[in-house]
Amino acid sequence: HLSADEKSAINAVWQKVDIEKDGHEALTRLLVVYPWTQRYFSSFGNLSNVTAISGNAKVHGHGKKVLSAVDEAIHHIDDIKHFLSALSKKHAQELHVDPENFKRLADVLAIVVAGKLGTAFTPQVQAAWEKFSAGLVAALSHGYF
Ligand code: ZNH
Repeated sequence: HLSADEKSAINAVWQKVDIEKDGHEALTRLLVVYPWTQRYFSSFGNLSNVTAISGNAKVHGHGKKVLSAVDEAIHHIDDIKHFLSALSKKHAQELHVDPENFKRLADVLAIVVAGKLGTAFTPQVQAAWEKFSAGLVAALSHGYF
C-alpha cells in the first residue's frame, strides 16, 4: 500500500503532467520503440514512421484517452484494482492486448515524466512513481485471470 508521502509524491508528479500532450508523447514513444504494438491500432491508419505516428490524429486522441484513464485511476488510488476492473476486462476480452504492453506503456510514461520533472524526479519520487505504475499495471492485468 502507498504511504501518505508516496501519495503526495505521485500527486506532485501528476500535477506536472499535461494529459493531452504527454499522453500523445507516451503513446507515440510506445509505437516507435515497440513497433509490434502497432498491430493493435490497425484502424488508426498510417503508422509507418515516426513522423506519421506523431502526426496521426487518432494516436493523439488515444494518448489523451489513456492518460485521462490514468488521471481517474490516480483519483481512485486506494481502490485502483476495483476502479480499473471493467477497463481491464475490456483489454483482456475485447481488445486482446497482451498485458506485457501495460508494462511497456508504464516504462515510456516514466521516461516522459522524468523528462518533465528534471531534478525534481528524485530517487524517492521515482520509487513512489514506480510503485504507483506497478499498481496500475497490476490492476489493468487483473481482468486477465
Ligand atoms: Zn488501452 C482503448 C486505457 C494501455 C490498446 N484503452 C482504451 C480505452 C481506455 C484505455 C480508457 C477506451 C476504452 C473504451 O472506449 O471503453 N489503455 C488504457 C490505459 C492503459 C492502456 C489506462 C495503460 C496505462 N491500451 C494500452 C496498451 C495497448 C492498448 C498498452 C496496446 C499496446 N486500448 C488499446 C486499444 C484500444 C484501447 C487497441 C481501442 C482503441 C480504439 O479506439 O479502437
